[in-house]
Amino acid sequence: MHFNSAFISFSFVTTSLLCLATASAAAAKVSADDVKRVQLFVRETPLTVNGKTIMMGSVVQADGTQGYSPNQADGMHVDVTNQLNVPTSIHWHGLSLPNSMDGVAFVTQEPIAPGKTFSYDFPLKETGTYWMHSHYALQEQYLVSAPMIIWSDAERAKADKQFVITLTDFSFTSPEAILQGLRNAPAMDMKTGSKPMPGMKEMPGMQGMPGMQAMPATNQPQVIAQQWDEANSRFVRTMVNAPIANTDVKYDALLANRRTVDDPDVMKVNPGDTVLLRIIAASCETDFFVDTGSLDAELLAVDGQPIQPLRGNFFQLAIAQRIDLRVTIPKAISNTTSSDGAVFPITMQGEGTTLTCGVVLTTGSTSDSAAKSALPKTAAMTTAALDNTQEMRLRATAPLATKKIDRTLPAVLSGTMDGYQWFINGIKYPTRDVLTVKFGERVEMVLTNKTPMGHPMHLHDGAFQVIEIDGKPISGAQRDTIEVPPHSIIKIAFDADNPGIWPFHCHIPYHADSGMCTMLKYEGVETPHWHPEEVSSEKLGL
Ligand SMILES: [Cu+2]
Repeated sequence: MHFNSAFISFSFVTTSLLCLATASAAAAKVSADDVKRVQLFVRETPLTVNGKTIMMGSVVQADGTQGYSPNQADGMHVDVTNQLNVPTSIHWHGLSLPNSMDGVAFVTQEPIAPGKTFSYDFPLKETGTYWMHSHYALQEQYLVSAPMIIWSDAERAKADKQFVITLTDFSFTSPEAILQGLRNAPAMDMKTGSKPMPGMKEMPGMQGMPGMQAMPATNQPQVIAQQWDEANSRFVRTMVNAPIANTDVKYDALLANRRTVDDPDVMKVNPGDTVLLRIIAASCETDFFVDTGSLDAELLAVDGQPIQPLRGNFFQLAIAQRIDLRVTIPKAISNTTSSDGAVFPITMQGEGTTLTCGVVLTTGSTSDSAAKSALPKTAAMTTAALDNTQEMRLRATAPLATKKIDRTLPAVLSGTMDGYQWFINGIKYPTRDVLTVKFGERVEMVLTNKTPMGHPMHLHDGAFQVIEIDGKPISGAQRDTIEVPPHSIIKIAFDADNPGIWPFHCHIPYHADSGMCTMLKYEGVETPHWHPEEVSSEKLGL
């Protein structure tokens, strides 16, 4: 057994000695024979998109199952073997765990070399919809990511049937070439990725684009957006005259469970079933609008954390976030497409594009081809940017206890298309000039987006609570990734109760690897694995 070499070698200094002792005790416990160990392999797997088959990354068990979904009570005991010919590391997105188990290359561990195995052992505090992904270079875009549902009796009882839907974005262009292209296009139009946009280079912080904002609404294109239908208390799809969302990578396809819109997953259900859809945005540069069509859905959880349920058929899902949607299949079905059954397409449209992907729920003996043809292959129009419509209405079922704020940390998000550089508080990672907290503090972070692009900001080590959106205080969702829409200001809060060096970054890898990343470092904590300079693009060959 080689499970805890990293555990032991990780050393806190001064204030964290107690924590180290606890970690060692926990490590000793997991050596018991009754521990269920699982082997996970990071390897290339064939993927067929638009008729072409290429090799992409994956995280699979020995039998080819994507990812791993443990019982909470069993804890996490996995040996990750790297079968790629490049280094990797695997991060357990959204989980609160010992810092040495966080899976971040050059921060909490050394990369896993080709052919080597790294063992991750930690108790599971959470249940629900999580995921795992590489935290090395741009490997998420190679699809080195997979679902991780953490089961308990309560999670199993949420519906008659449950399905996981993992969303990714796909390009035949390599991630390295995409990033090079972004860096070499100094005045790139953020909408098309190609047209020059005069004045962009003269706008450090990208606070500009005044032309877009000054344009009268009537001259703006009609785009899809989400709306709260006050009369019926539900989220719905709407059309508005608004700017098309800014995205800077144009993809060849969007995938749901690694399948294109032409060949979607077909999921069998029965009339009257409750069905829980656990939807994971494992995409790199694509936020989603999720359309449940004729099925009314209850939004039960975001990022694995329960919220006070909200209804609707149109939801927002930013990069790296998850939503749990529960739908009920009607008992008497009227929309039959054949004499035997009914089809219910669940459609995901990418933000700022007409590309879609999805799955189809079917009853009876509907043929797979009939079911597949029910999914719209493309959207009629593109979309606005994700906004705060949904986030503003989310309420945690278990908010943070009331406590005074001990420390306020600013996180100003800015960037420039000149060389494609992105910043937090004007600083570009790699740096050792990071955010610091003290153990025991209640911390508030103020996320200010100075750019015309949304940034899905992820803080490692479990959930934080959203406490204010654009000046309006709320007892918002507990979550691990918050979309900060263009020019928005969002406050989050958490208790600093788990010493370590925890990444805080935009979950768009092209932004994080171009500087929009920092660390939340507990005072007095060091790890021998934190080598910020090793993350530079040159060293990683990007
Ligand atoms: Cu970003």
